[in-house]
Amino acid sequence: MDAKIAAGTAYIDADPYPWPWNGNLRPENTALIVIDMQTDFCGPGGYVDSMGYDLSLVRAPIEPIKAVLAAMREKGYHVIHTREGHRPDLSDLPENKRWRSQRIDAGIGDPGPCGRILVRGEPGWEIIPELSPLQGEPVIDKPGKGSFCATDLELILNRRGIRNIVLTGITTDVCVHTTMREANDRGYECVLLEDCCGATDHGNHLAAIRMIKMQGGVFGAVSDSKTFISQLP
Ligand code: C5J
Repeated sequence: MDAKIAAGTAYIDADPYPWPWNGNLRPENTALIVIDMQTDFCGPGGYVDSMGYDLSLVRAPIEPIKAVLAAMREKGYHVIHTREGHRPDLSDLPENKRWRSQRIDAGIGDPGPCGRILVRGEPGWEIIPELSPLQGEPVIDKPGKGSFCATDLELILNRRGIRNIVLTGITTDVCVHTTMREANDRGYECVLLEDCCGATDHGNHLAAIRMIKMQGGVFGAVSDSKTFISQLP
């Protein structure tokens, strides 16, 4: 790394630039966001399983996320979790979202092996026990793919003075990417840890990673759990 790094700054090796852009990386201004690590997205009998996708792809990030969570908790960084899901009366479920899911026999709101699919309060909607939130860690309930749409995430980030966001979770190409794009447009400085994310299709995971790195880091930067943990101040 550059020998002329200013005193008091810290960077994580990332692609396409050392992250964060200004070296202002501290527990006070940086949050880990763990996106949608729910049974519906990575557990047997959940939504992704009902759609017939390979669960190993969406379960691969569990251990790397666990390691990053432990490191960031120990150093006092902010930790925030999200859950995708709908009200039991489905009043926040767009008709077309439901229709599309029903077409492929995984109807959101319909009964499944883990309760009603993607409905708040059902077993499938819960965050998996391996990555359970701790007391005091905000959990953002979102009806859509992005974590900023129809939620209080931005208010919580601003209230806490958070400027840097570390993105993990599933799926890379859908909820993680949408959240990264939303955060980037709001001026947050984002890094995605690639082994802490997974998609229902590995090609889509790789493509999503590649998209971030275009144009000098169009949505932020990409690193991995081992690099991140070893360099985290
Ligand atoms: C999807 C998500 N893939 N958490 N949700 O529908 O990425």
